[in-house]
Amino acid sequence: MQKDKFFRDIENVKHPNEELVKTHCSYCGMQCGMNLRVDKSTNKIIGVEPRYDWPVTLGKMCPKGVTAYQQTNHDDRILKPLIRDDASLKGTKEGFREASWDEAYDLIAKKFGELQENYGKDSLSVFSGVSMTNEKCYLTGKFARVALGTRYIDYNGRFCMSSAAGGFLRTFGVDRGSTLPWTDLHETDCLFIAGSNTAECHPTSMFRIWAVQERGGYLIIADPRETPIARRADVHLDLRPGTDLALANGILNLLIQNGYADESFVNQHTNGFEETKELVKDFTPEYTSMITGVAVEKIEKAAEIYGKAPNAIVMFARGIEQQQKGVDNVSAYTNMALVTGKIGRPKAGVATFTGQGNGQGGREHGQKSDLLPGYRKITNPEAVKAVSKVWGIEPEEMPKPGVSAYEMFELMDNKTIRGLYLLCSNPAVSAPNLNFVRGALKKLDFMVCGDFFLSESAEYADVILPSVSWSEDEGTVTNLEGRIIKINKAQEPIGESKPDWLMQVELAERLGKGKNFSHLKTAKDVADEFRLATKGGNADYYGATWDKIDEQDGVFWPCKDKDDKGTPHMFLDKKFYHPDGKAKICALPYRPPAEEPCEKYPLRLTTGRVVYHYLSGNQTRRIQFLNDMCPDPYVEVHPITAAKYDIKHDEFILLYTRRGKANYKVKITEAIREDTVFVPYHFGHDESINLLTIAALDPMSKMPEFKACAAQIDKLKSGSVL
Ligand SMILES: Nc1nc2c(c(=O)[nH]1)N[C@H]1C(S)=C(S)[C@@H](COP(=O)(O)OP(=O)(O)OC[C@H]3O[C@@H](n4cnc5c(=O)[nH]c(N)nc54)[C@H](O)[C@@H]3O)O[C@H]1N2
Ligand SMILES: Nc1nc2c(c(=O)[nH]1)N[C@H]1C(S)=C(S)[C@@H](COP(=O)(O)OP(=O)(O)OC[C@H]3O[C@@H](n4cnc5c(=O)[nH]c(N)nc54)[C@H](O)[C@@H]3O)O[C@H]1N2
Ligand code: SF4
Ligand SMILES: [Mo]
Repeated sequence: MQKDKFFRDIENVKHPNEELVKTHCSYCGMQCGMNLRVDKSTNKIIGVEPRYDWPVTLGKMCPKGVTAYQQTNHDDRILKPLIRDDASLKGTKEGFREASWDEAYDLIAKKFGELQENYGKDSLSVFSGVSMTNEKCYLTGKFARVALGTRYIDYNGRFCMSSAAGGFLRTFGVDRGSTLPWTDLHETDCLFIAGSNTAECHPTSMFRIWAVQERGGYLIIADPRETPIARRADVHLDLRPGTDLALANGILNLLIQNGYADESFVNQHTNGFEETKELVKDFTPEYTSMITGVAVEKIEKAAEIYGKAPNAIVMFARGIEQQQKGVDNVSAYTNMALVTGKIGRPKAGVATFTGQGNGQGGREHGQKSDLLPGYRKITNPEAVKAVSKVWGIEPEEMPKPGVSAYEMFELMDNKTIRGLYLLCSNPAVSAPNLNFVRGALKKLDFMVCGDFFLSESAEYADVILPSVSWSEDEGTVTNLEGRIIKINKAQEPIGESKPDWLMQVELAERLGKGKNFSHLKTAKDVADEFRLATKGGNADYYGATWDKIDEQDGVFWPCKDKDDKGTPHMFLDKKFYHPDGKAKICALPYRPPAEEPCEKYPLRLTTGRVVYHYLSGNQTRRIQFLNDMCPDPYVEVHPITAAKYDIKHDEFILLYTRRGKANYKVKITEAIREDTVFVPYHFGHDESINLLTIAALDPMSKMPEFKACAAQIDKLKSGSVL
């Protein structure tokens, strides 16, 4: 693809007082290439410029990326450990005092020790996130199992990538979010994208997506809303939220009926075809249309375009995954690629838009309740043996599997879990059914929170540990392609903040586990141990050294040893990771969302993102430009629905579900279905839409159904805002 001239000129501008540090954005899975500009006289970060030579994003960045550097020296940074002595102030910002690291560590070691003595090892828990490097994610898993010795660790990827992971594991036997590199996208003939607001959430993919249409290829979008990408689609499948399984089955049926199945591929490389063919027969275009609300002609056109395309890529994101049948949705859309044989070669395949910066790597190396590094099951004795050896423990000492993220809050509520070490996540905004979750956090006997900005969740903590931002440490992350890349340090940590891995090493020493941690003196030491711990797993990073990452513009896993260059394309040999080498085509009966609209709650509520904010908003709400662009949440309502409720644009209304209520400003737009309303979830306290969402969990992935529940609107009498 043509390099962008504008960015080439920028690259040539040299400022004599500046050093440029090559790195990647702190936010989403695109991991756009950037240079941080460092003032040599102060050694402080003063700005950013895009890296046009980064092959994935070629100099493109979004509004969050160009302002990300403003986090580093932000006035709100926490500079010293904070302790709260008065537990009655929990749930507020009040009552914290500054403390030394020694005092904070001593208090944590004492309180954690007491809880474990009184209530057992498993009375403690760790809840983490994947805005951290692979090395930090890895060490967090080891810290939970070795330093705390608890089974209860899980992470925010349960709310993000776990359904994609479950679907891929079932279908392919391996979970790498993309079967091919992003540099293939613009060369395919058809992109079928379901439940992704790509232009706002992975904006720097868009130049490749538009290029498909510019080359005469096709774009099919399945989304209840007319998002920016849906507006220019060749077919917009504007389905009711929560009905993807019917849509995918309906399209698969047409692909089979109209002769687009690749019989030789199906016979040689898959299982499950006949059963699936039988099941989807019922999903005639008319029946599919009845369930999904999508016009018959659109369903037919989508199947024809995908079927005829020589190469096609099926892509999806949280729109289909954050459902109580998210895993089934992933497998059902993946069926399209397997039945037509459009996989296992360049320019054809399946990809999910991985969400967080390290959403891929962070789910592979032991932060999930049942996984050990290298994507190995904690229930597999061989894996336990291998990892125990690296960790310096006996296999019998390895804790058993724990429970998923939301289920940990249930255990906090019933006092099975009494202590929490939360880091890199803000569940008091981002978890579903928040009245319950916030209540559970309040019940904890002792809570520690690692963050660099005081989050809504930190308000429940007894001790806050100041971590560094991404620009003050080094390590690797794995982007949405499965490409391991390097984050570089541009500035020394400000104040007394420390990288999370260092806090864990120092805390482990206080907890009497120095022998398993004290040898880790630098991020590189953690990296070397981490690579070794993944050796032999499906997600084998052993050969992905920092030098190789630099030389090759990243390394795609698996990468087994020194001479292995990595694996940009998966399944080129048509070998899938199940023991018989075949992929699984899945027969999946339709089931409706956990909560269907009814007389009292006649609307469907769906939730998601806007381009200006990131996740719980704890980072982006502090960046002035982003906050100016989107200062408040709102509810999108169709004009016909607005007329029915007699509500006007910009008017405050009450939105409520069986679980909670909140006031939102109305944004009237024809871009949403009449039966659906949408609210972005980046806002805290009374503005959190998660006060209303439902914690119906997918049985396999334990993903909550953020994307569909039943809701109602009340017009407010003047002056009656909550
Ligand atoms: N600006 C921005 N970018 C981000 C993030 C951010 O917070 N802000 N977060 C990052 C992370 S962690 C993630 S996980 C990704 C998320 O990226 P996306 O999944 O693209 O974002 P969402 O807005 O959650 O949802 C995507 C779309 O799903 C649609 N949708 C809702 N219900 C359904 C349904 O039932 N079926 C279908 N087919 N579609 C449905 C919504 O209308 C929405 O347009 O973005 C990443 N990038
Ligand atoms: N209603 C609704 N809810 C959702 C979703 C939705 O679509 N709808 N999407 C879900 C999804 S996909 C996701 S990914 C989750 C995300 O939800 P969260 O896990 O809450 O994500 P963040 O807001 O990124 O929280 C990260 C926190 O850690 C801090 N942080 C960042 N980097 C570091 C670090 O290196 N170390 C430490 N110690 N702290 C750090 C940040 O300041 C921030 O406070 O939300 C989920 N919740
Ligand atoms: S697209 Fe994602 S990685 Fe790129 S600049 Fe924006 S937030 Fe950062
Ligand atoms: Mo996410």
